[in-house]
Amino acid sequence: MQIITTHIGTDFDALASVVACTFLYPGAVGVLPSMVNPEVKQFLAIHANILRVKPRKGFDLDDVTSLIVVDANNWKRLDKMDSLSSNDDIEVICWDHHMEGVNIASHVTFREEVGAAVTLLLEEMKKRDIAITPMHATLFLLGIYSDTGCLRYPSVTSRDAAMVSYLIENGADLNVVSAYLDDSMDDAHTEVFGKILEESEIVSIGTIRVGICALHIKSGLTSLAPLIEKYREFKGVDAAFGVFQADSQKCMIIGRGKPKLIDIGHIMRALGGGGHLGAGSAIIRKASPDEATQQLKSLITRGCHEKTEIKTIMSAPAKFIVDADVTMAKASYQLTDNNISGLLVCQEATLLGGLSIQDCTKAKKSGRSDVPVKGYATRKIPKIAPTACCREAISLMADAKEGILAVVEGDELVGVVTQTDLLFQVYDF
Ligand SMILES: [Mn+2]
Repeated sequence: MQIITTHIGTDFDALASVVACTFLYPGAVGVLPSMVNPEVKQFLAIHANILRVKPRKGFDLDDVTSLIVVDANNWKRLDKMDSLSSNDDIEVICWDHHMEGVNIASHVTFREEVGAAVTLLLEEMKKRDIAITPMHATLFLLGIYSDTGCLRYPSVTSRDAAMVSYLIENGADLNVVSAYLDDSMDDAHTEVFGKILEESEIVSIGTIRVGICALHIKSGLTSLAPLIEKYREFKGVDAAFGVFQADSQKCMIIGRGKPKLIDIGHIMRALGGGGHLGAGSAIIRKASPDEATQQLKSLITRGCHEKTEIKTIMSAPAKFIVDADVTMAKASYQLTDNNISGLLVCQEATLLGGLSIQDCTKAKKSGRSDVPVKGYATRKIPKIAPTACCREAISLMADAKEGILAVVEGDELVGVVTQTDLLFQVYDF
């Protein structure tokens, strides 16, 4: 017998992926973990019978010869499948979008970095021309939307968006989708959100701002991740972490952040959990919220990966330097020839200041194009150290009318940073 399963704490992407697999592998049975997310539970309350899925509880694994794992890559994330992991005769097939933390050795693997796992399965269904009912299209759309924040998360690829379009074409019901993705808060969550706002602290690690809160919560309260995401947006911090303790001796840690600044998944894996660049969670056993918070903080400090130092991206100063005795007219040619907006004025090796294209225009208008540039050089050229990071450079650049920063080590000019240098850091060209 062939079965399909997914991770515990089953979300819509996981459920949608299991159901999509029942189309791709006729005869295979979906086996759902006992612990599914509350929204998924609500969905299953009226849809379970028309989906080819069974609960893990009471399901006998004895006849299983082939296992398809979707939206998961680690045995620990599955619901009691250990007996299969140690059996070499069982064929294992994986469909997943988690690139890190793999410990399931599969015979056939479809693992690609897309926003939702179900996107991979939908592409295959589309290729094979498998018909989709509007009800199934609705579930698949819930899968993509819930894993991508309705196509807002940076993990989204154009492939996810193409499948959204395909599902809408196939009759996905957007009203039903909205009803299940409704993120309004009930009283219990409103109370926790209030506490998060009140009790959180914002720490600066380098130039990165991180919000952290440690809270005791009522046991049984789930769906805390959206609160952390809301808190992050609300406070405008780069990353947010919640450390929640219910009754027992364990802490649930949830993190959300901007993927270019902090690798949340990396931090959570170090804590024994999992996740992506921008989102993840972990459970720390035998720790008080304070201990867990300390552990988390030291990992965040190491995990902030804005390591790009100015010296690795700066330009050599040559074409941006003008000698103090050169005339304004000549400096103006140098600017237009190189298509740049500013120059560093130097007297031999000493940096005197900066000269902008506006200075040249001013000189020309007042008939002073033949005066030396030192008469126009502004002393306040912004300077930055070679070991500084790009974010510091970006904030300095906002006030640099020359459009360049002088990179100095002590008194020595070692390079310049242009707006283009910084653009390349902000975008992944
Ligand atoms: Mn997923």
